[in-house]
Formats: sequence, structure tokens, C-alpha cells
Amino acid sequence: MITFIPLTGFLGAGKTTTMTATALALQETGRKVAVITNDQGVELVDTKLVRSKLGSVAEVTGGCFCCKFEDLVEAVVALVDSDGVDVVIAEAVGSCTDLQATVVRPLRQYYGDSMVVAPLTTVVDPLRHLAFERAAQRAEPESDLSYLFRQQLTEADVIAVNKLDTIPAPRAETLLKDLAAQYPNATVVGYSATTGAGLEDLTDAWQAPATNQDVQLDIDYDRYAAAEAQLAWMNQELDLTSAVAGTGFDATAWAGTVLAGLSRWAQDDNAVIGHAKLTVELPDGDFAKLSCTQAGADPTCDRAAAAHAAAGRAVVNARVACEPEALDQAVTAAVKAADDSHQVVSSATAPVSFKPSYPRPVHRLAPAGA
Ligand SMILES: Nc1nc2c(ncn2[C@@H]2O[C@H](COP(=O)(O)OP(=O)(O)OP(=O)(O)O)[C@@H](O)[C@H]2O)c(=O)[nH]1
Ligand SMILES: [Mg+2]
Repeated sequence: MITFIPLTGFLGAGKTTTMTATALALQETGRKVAVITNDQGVELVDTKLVRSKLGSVAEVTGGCFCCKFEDLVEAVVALVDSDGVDVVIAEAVGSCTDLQATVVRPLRQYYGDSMVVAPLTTVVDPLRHLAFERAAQRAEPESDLSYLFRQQLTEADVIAVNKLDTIPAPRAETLLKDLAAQYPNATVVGYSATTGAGLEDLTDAWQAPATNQDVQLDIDYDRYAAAEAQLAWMNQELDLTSAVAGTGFDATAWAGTVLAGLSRWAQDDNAVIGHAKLTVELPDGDFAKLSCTQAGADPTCDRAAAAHAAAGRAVVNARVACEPEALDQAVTAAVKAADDSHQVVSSATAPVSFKPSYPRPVHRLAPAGA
């Protein structure tokens, strides 16, 4: 029997970080753990980061788990066959929802004899939650993105409030209490995937029975699709060469300047950043990885390159609520500014922003007895 742990949650909530931290913790207890990343595009920053920490990693690309259900099953089977794993943690695309009906229930129904599906876990960034709450308090009409975020919470068996290191403890306590009152069918846990505080509460919650498995979202797929379609989705690769002979360039600083430029542009244009992330891989295999999950915020550095290098290969994954052309232009401008200030010559693949297509799940099952 393998255990499948499904993670969902809005863009940038910390799913990949949670997946990696819990996989390492479960490995410590003797389990053989693999993870699966998932995205609408190909060339995933997430996969690169996780591979640097874990041996067994697979990805499902070109669509979310619900629309690529068979690819998900194939990925699980391949990991079990090739690596002999007994736990698979899988991260859904951050703009995806309705997973109880389209992924969890079909897995239990069709593969229940070989797989135990753990409680569906929605990872939450407290600051993102606060931003949506503030809009609601101002009595603004609910945005489609906020609607999507709320569906992700409504269907959770476990609400995993991450990044508790970023807010004061009393505020964290209130948030956890409020969420528990608002979503009584869910178990609410608080933790920080980067510090590891509270992580055990999360892995303990995965051992308990699913408490919200009979939920069927009363979801408006047109509105869900509209929320996804508000996001421009960009994956781009760039070859970087230092313009200065001898010294090389600082890949971490270059990446930081790109993301800082994007962050400022998004703030000026009032564009919500879901998640903008970037890796720069160096010829010796070392790499830098930075992220930005909020317009106007400074980028965070998840991994710095150890030394300067003469060349590198960058991958940008940006999900921003704007038109694809605007995101293409913004990334191009941010790259140019970074090239200029770090004396780098970059050549990029053509800009490739797109909008996710209408979600069309392969399965959508009602709860037993409904
Ligand atoms: N301070 C802090 N930052 C965190 C924590 N967990 C994740 N982050 C940061 O948040 C950013 C996004 O984290 P990811 O794990 O990539 O988020 P994600 O949900 O997988 O993002 P997408 O796959 O793009 O939807 C990264 O810079 C992480 O380092 C945390 O517990 N505390
Ligand atoms: Mg991720």
C-alpha cells in the first residue's frame, strides 16, 4: 500500500517548500518518499529545486492534475516501480481547485486497493489570506481570484497555515482560530516550512482520517476558469554570459534584480503577483533560486550560488494577474535592467506567456451516497 498525500493551495503559498520539508521529515522516520510537481507549463523551477534535495521527483506538466489525471497516475506508478517509494506527496497547480471531486475521490475509487489517499491539504500564506480578507472587509465585490482561494479552503480536510514565521504570534493564533471557526470540517494546523516549527502537527494531521471527504463544492466552473484566465503564465529560458572577462557575474544578484524589477512593475501596474520564481544554473551544477510572491515585496533568496560564474542558464516561471503581452514586456525589461547592472549578456527564448485553458477535469465524482 502506498500513501498519496495531495497538497493544494494558492500560488506561492509554500507547497513545494512544504512538500520538500515533510518528505525529508518522513524519510527520517524510515519511509521512502517521492514528490510530484505540477504545472501548466514545462521547465519547472519547482522541480529543479526539489531535485537538489530529494532523489525521487516526478513532474506532471502542461495542465493540472484534474485535467491530466492519467499522467498523475502514471507518474505515481513509475515512482513506485523505479524507486520503490511508499509515500508520494503531490503538489497541485496553485490556481487549481475542486480536487476532492476530480483527483482525491477518483484515486480512492479506482486505485483504493493499492493506495491510501491522505487528507486533502490546502496550504495557506497568511499574508495572501489577509489581502483577500481586507478586500472583503472593504465590501468590495469578491474577485474571481478570491473566489478561487475560498474554494481551495472550503474543500480542505487540512488547512495548513504556513509561513507563521512571517507574522506575530498573537496574529497567528487569531488566524488559526478564525479559520477553524469558518471551516469547521477542516483540521487547521499552523507551521513554518522553512524553519520546521510545527511541521510535525502537519504530518500528524495526515495520519488522521479525512474529515471533509463528503464535501462537493458548489463551484461555478466559469468563474473558476475566469480566475485562472486572469493570470498570465510565463516560462522562459535564458542563456547568460558574463560581459566581463575573468571575474564572471553574480547569478544570485542578477536574479534578484530581475525579480525586484518585476515586483516594482507589478506594484505600479496594480497587478497581483501569484508567484514569480527564477533559477540560474551554473556550469558546475550549482544554482541560485529566488522567489517573489507579492507585488512590491523584495524577492526572497531560497538558494544562493556559491561563486561567480562566466555563464549560466536561467529559467523564469512567472504567474501574474495581467495580460500575457504585458508580462512578456515586463520580464524582458527586468532582464535588460539586470543585464545592464550586472554586466551580463542574455539571450532568451521567445516570450511565451499564455493564459491557462478552461479547466476540464477527466473525472468529477460525487461523494458516495450523494
Ligand atoms: N518565510 C517563509 N517563507 C516561506 C515559507 N514557506 C515557503 N516560503 C517561501 O515562499 C516562496 C514560495 O514557496 P513555494 O514553496 O515555492 O510555494 P508554492 O506554493 O509551491 O508556489 P507555486 O508552486 O508557484 O504555487 C519561496 O520563496 C519560499 O521560500 C515559510 O514557512 N516561511
Ligand atoms: Mg510549487
